[in-house]
Amino acid sequence: MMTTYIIGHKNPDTDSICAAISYADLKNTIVTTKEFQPARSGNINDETRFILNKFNAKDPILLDDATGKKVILVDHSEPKQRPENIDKGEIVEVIDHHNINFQQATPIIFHSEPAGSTCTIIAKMYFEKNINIPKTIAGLLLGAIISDTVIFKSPITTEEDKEIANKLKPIADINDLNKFGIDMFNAKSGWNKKTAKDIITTDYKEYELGGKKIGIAQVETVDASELEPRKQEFLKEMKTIKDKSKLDTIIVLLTDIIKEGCIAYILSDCTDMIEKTFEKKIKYNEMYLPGILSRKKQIVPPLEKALS
Ligand SMILES: [Mn+2]
Repeated sequence: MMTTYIIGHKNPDTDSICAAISYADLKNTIVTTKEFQPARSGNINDETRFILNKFNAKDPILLDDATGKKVILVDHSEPKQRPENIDKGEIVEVIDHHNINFQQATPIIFHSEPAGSTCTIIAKMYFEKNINIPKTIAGLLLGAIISDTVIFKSPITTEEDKEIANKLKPIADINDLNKFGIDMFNAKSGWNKKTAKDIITTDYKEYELGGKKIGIAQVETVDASELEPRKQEFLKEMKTIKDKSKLDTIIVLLTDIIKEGCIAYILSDCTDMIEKTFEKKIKYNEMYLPGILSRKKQIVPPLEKALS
């Protein structure tokens, strides 16, 4: 039996890692041949490490070359975020909650829902199919929902995310979701011990929007002002990435989950378009965006609209 790898996006976040592990568990429960292997396209970040340790889960294996492999994509479909050499492998299924950027000559299962996290969709499958959720898996699913929805504060949050999270709570043996969330985000803080490059690349995604190449990093903090003294270091690193990846624009979002807004550092060849899109002036490569917590819902769609 040929192994099918289940894998999230490059620079994996908690949702990508937990979706890969839990969907492999679900598939291996349904399909008795147990041919499904959770995988990852990069290093595990501190927040995800906290979740994996808390619920005693094993790391997905590192898959850095998809040549000749059968693959299920979770938590992305965007070509730039897929594993290396996926064009020499085969995508057999997609489960995602992002923008759809997908084209393939053969039909596949493509499961897209506007949920707050991929793990919401996967948890729903367990409940719909009446399959027992092991405690470890319930913990991973819950962690990913709380992470992607920023403890339900992000505008991507749906009623279903909250319902599913409440059903997972007793199975994962978690009493207080808010405390669980803050502990998780605190595990990720300590940014100041890291280099600007490490901070930017922790949650960095590239997009092709209307023919423009745009890189956007999201840095979630419990206090964004902590990183502000390091602005020049960020801009220097952003310039390096922009040149190397031949980007039209690079944006680093320092998201403050307590103040519920973000400081955006911007290097762009199309500043007019950016200023028009967010109705703000860029001053010294910076703008403040109050109320913005979601790259997916509040940054990418307006840029895509402006560039189409
Ligand atoms: Mn996600």
